Amino acid sequence: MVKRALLSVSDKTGIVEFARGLEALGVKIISTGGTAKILRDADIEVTDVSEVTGYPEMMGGRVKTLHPRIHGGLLCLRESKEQMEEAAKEDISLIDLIAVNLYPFEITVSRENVELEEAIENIDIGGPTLLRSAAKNYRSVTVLSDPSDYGRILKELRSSGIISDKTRAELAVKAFRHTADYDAAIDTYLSRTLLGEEVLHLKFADGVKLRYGENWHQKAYFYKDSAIKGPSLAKAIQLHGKELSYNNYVDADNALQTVKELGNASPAVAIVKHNNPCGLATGESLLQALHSAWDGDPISAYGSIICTNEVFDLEAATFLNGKFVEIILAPDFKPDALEYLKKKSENLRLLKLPDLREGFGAEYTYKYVIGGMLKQSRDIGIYEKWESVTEVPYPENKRALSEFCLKACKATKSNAVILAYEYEPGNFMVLGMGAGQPNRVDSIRKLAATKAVENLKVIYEREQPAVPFEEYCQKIMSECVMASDAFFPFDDSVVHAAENNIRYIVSPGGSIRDNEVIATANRLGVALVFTGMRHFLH
Ligand code: 93A
Repeated sequence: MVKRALLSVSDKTGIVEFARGLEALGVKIISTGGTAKILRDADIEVTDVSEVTGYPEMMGGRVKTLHPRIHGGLLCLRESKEQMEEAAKEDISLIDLIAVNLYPFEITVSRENVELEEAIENIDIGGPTLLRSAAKNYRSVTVLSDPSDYGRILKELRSSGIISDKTRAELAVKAFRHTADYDAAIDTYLSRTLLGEEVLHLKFADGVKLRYGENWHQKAYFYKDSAIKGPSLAKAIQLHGKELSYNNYVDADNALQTVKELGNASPAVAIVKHNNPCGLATGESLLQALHSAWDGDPISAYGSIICTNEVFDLEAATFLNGKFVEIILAPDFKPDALEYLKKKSENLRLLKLPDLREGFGAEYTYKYVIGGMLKQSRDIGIYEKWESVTEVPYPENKRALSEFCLKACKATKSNAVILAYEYEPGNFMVLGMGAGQPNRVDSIRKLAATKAVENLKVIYEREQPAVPFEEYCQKIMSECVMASDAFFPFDDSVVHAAENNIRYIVSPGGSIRDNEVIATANRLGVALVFTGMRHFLH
């Protein structure tokens, strides 16, 4: 039974409606100054906390609810005869429900040039104490720390006359989490301001246990970052298939980040394996983008993760007939496509991410190393300058392809080298990628160029153009752009590129041997552009 409630809120959203609902259920309301005032203005009967405690709110409002008549009323164990007698003897009336939200500390300190004094005044002491007292005694007391819970509580009270054990437990955990986050924000600010020290508190919750980690013998969990704005795996809705594995999360995140690089202007598809996009393309239609991304590495695409910025349609679904993929991540699925894909495999995970086309909200990325956490701002942008450095000027009509190529390069593990091709005007595909090599030359010679030739062979055999393969291959390679995620330390990369008939190269530049690299490009008739922006990814 809820007989008596204490309402003390800084964010007054919904409080009048909530109080009115409680009043209609016969609940007596006690409240602090500002909250009491708006309730009275709405003709709701309220008892002031100061009347309950017998003390005025004092110390400029710093001491309002910190009193045994309040905390005794919350903490008293109802099942303890002694404590109930003690309460009666001290004239302490029980409080069965509280709605409290705290002084807006985080908002205050997020403002530029906030004074320390103002920040300190926004450290709520009484509010967290109320939340913690009520949450500790959750078996008897309902604790609301978030206005979005008012509605469900009124509904529960109206329908059953009580708040269930499950709801009270849930709300108590929520309240403790809230005060923990609140204290973390205070620690972060005061450590920086008073001591000049950086501390890091990360808020991750709603953890789910995964079947295993990267390998079967490893334990694993996924914790959500629910505060993140924009698209994220935390918000993905699973429509079908087996639960996601640890590796699925890693790869789906890479696929999502890669597709986001390409924007929403045209349908784009990323195909990811082992945390690298092995296929990436744009197209006139989703089918065309998917087909071209698949052509970027049909062997690696087996067991891959596909992400697109387009609603997944039946045409694209049908293309996947006979092809094994682990996950499809899309803003949505057309009903016939969904039906088709569900029949395709019981295990295929279909993830809908409605805000996939929205901007990313994540500002920082984190990486745990044994003994510490690395934090860095996200790698945003593709180049700082566009400086053609060779005698053969870098043609402007290769700019869009080069940008696509750089975006693919950004999403690929270092040392990354990408060969990209404009397969029809305005539509691009990765033709060969070299990823994760400890030296750049191998990424070009042994991987990107070799894979491009292999992929072209498959396309050639399918399309059977009326020219010999060698000629077909040389022509396409001569139209490709090659992007490198970091500068060339020696000129050998340019030599190997030219050996493969590559004529256009994008690199950040900045090596002490840039002059040698440029001279070699000039000698070999290669056009080279320096971007000034490195994109290592590890
Ligand atoms: O200044 S406090 O730390 N001291 C208190 O005793 C106290 N009791 C409640 N802040 C206190 N509160 C907070 O006052 C609540 O957490 C809430 O944020 C705010 C509501 O004040 P009012 O009803 O006057 O607007």
